[in-house]
Amino acid sequence: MSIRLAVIGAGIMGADHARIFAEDLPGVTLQVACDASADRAKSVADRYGAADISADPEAVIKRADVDAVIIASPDFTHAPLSLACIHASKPVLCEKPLSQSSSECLAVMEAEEKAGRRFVQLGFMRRFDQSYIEMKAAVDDGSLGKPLMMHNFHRNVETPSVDFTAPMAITSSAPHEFDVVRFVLGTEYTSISAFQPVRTDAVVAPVFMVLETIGGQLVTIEINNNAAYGYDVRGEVVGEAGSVSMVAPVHSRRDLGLRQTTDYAPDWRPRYGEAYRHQNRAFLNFVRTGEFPTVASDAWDGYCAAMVGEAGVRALQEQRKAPVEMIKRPEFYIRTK
Ligand code: ISE
Repeated sequence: MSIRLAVIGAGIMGADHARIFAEDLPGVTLQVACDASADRAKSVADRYGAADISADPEAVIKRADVDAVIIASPDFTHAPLSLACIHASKPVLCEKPLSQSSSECLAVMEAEEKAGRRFVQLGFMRRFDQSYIEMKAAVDDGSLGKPLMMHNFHRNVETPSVDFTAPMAITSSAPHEFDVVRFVLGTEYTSISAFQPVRTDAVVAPVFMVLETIGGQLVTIEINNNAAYGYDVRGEVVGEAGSVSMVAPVHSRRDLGLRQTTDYAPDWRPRYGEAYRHQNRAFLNFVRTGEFPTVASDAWDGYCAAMVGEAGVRALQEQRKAPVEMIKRPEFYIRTK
């Protein structure tokens, strides 16, 4: 039986999820495209074959002809709509972040615990990216020796809107790194510091963070939302015996006029195309079997990212190292596989 999906939010990511399900993954019917803008919803519905459009996400989630939900609406809607999915007993692939507020994440966790199962798969797609998978394997098999540091660069061409602020670099962009570093190193953070250089213009300057982990490792994260030249993500794990660096996929190189050049994509979709496909395939399997995907992020991971983000904003605003004080991982969220 085909899985009947609703996509809530028909912006960049909603449209991309609809495309991936329609073009790359068999066994799915796009049932509804939902967006506050009827034009945007209609454009996604027309392009990817959704039977219906709507502007009412809560009603869409309750529909009997919808088996599972993709949430790609604005960040502040993620937690309330995830809660609505849990109450309707519908598995949901929710774009990151689950929330920028740790207490909202806790409310989602409580609802899942009460329901007795997980419904929310979080869209931290980098866990499905081959570079991070290989870094994690090198950490897990012990070949690097003790991992000492992980360096991360995350650069966008420009901010998505002019009112994007430095705290948003921490609560909206950096959660990718907060999450994937926990995944690769298999640890939690104890503190975060955050710094900013001064730009000559009015756009938001890079935010540079240094985090410490329980095992005494150092993690550096540069978020540069106005890097201008291209979408560029880099990473390196440095261990006592060696290091593993990410090599971003490049499909061709030009040698011309005494120069060697390769291209950057303008945004993250080409860089993480494979990861999104793997993530969305894992979600379909979750919907079919009820088995939560082994590597995917869940509501607990969303809570952890939000807690680090809150501490990061405090560290930046108060210009001092902030402790990351998380609750103990509830039994319910301890994974056996
Ligand atoms: C953007 O907000 C995202 O969500 C993407 O996943 C990320 O890769 C990109 O750099 C962010 O700006």
